[in-house]
Amino acid sequence: MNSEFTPVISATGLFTPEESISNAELVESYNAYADKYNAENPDAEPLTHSSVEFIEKASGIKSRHVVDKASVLNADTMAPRLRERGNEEISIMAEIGVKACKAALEAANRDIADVDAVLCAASNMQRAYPAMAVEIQAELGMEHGFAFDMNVACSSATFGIQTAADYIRSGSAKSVLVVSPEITSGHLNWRDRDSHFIFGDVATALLIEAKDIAPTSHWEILGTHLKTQFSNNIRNNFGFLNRAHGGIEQDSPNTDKLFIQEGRKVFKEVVPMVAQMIIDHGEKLGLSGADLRRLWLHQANAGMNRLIAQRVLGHEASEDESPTVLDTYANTSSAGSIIAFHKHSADLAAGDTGLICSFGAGYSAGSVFVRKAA
Ligand code: CO8
Repeated sequence: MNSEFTPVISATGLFTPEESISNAELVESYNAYADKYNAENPDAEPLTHSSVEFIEKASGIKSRHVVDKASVLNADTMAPRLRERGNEEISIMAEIGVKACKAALEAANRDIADVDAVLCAASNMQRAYPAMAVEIQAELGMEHGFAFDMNVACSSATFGIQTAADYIRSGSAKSVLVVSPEITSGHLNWRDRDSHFIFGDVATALLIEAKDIAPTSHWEILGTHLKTQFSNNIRNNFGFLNRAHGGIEQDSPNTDKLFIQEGRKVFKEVVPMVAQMIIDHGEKLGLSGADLRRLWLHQANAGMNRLIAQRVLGHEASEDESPTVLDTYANTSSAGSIIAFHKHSADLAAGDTGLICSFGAGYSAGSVFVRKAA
């Protein structure tokens, strides 16, 4: 294909919140809440303690970064408490998104004047409007082009990559930022023992460009594939019509206006669906597991990644073949596979082929095969 219309990843950027919560700190806080709840509700079904051993064994997660550690751990709040910012101030999600974008622009040595579009691809939006993407566009000093928000839960970033790649393929843009600010701590029910350990906060950015303007060191996008299949097993019923339905029960221990899931069912259904999607997409591109130097998989559960990588590669993957970041980041929704790619791609050689893959709520899944150019 003409290099004018060939999409590549020119650079990535990452913003990691400074504060981090270990499993021990998290479990201590949850258990204090459970003890308090049990003492105050002697007639209710007692809440059972959480455990560090379970969390690590079931998920592979050891710690997670968050934007407000103190309020998440405080047994009386157990949620981030962020000052509501005025309309003249940048919103927190745009702020962390801008940090990731600036890191990506700097890595590519790209002037913002040469960027045509900003896609904010994330699983939760700061507000209904104006779009975070437009706020990020303004904060970056971009006086031209366009920006919009898109939400496909955990697969938002890979759906964003395909959208940006299609703009390059069609010639409607030459340079597109795909930014994923994920403050998942805001929609995680820290009082739910089954899921209180799952998520963390972060922001990532990808600069997707036409090969003819890309820096020498870049990753060619060989092919993108997206898939959705309706499932009730991961839900978040928070939305603007909650008010019309009669209230938002943010503080109830099992509210469905926060993240809820049937984790076992998700595990069982998503592993074969995603492994097959990768194999089928690879076949269409003439690629098999043996051709893949590295997999940058969605970071939700270490066991899921072990099984998917094994089916795709045909053997148990080493940490080098399928690197983990969820041990210190937990599940950061759409950002997970991008963090893995950002942190674990510089050592690969020109000609090496790899796969970025996301999967999650919807269900939704996306695969992006890439090859290092230089
Ligand atoms: N401590 C101790 N024990 C526990 C705990 C705990 N915290 N939680 C559960 N247990 C117990 C259970 O009570 C159960 O006990 P028993 O056997 O006596 O009934 C036992 O442990 C086993 O429980 P589970 O069957 O639930 O445990 P699993 O082994 O299945 O592990 C996992 C649970 C880790 C959740 C696992 O099922 C998993 O990871 N599944 C995949 C989940 C996944 O990939 N989800 C993706 C969703 S993310 C997404 O799409 C993004 C959406 C947007 C996010 C933004 C908002 C936050």
